[in-house]
Amino acid sequence: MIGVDIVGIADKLGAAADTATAIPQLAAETGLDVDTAYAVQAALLQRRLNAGERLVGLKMGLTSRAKMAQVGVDEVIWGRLTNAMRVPDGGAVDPAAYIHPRVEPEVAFLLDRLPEPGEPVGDFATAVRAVAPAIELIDSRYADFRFSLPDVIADNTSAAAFVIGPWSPVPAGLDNLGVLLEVDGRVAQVGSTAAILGDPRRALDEGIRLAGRHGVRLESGWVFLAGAATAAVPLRPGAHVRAVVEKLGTASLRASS
Ligand code: OOG
Ligand code: MG
Repeated sequence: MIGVDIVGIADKLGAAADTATAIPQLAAETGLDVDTAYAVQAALLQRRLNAGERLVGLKMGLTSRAKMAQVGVDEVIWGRLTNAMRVPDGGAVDPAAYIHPRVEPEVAFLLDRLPEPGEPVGDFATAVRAVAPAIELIDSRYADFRFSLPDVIADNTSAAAFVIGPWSPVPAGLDNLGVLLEVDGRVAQVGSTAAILGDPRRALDEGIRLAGRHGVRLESGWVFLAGAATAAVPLRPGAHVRAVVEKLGTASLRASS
């Protein structure tokens, strides 16, 4: 789109993340459309690469009705993950480093041999080496966690941090596993992997297709987050968070107080 200051917008979003300070929504004012928003997202990644971070994977967003309803946007989106966003399983994050952090239960894939761009994933167990329970910490850089579709895409789909639990070999079925999000030992959200596009394996097809439209090819060794199965919950100081996925186990995270 002519006349949109892609790098300028990326700098505003990057500074909002760096300083944990919310900014007003910007898509309506700057005339951002979806394609330009992905260009802003690429510029945000470049900012991180310039700071020495590495691209380690891709995340899907709004692959479940629960998430779409929570944020009022009903299109599947994708964003980029870097090594600096990864928190070890059981590790701690400082909630004060974020604006209004929320956590959500996810299923992660460790990518292996992917099809050529434009080709569907034939054999899932060839494309994916292992699967794991995961937690995503999302933090919209926009005030009140409110945004339009181009806003959230430009903001790297609210990506902030993620935890991957133990990897397991790909099980026979992934389409109807129970999912729990626990905070301080209490169940905060209940769901099923069926909420993720009917089957989280479909999220990989969507990721390959949607990222491919913007010239991004998924790579062997990347982490892939299929999207939350339930709505996200606010991360409070001192909270202990666990995501439990049936057959896959648990990922956990602590918030310092
Ligand atoms: C957008 C990111 C959505 C998911 O798993 O659906 C997402 C947001 O909710 O702020 O990561
Ligand atoms: Mg997510």
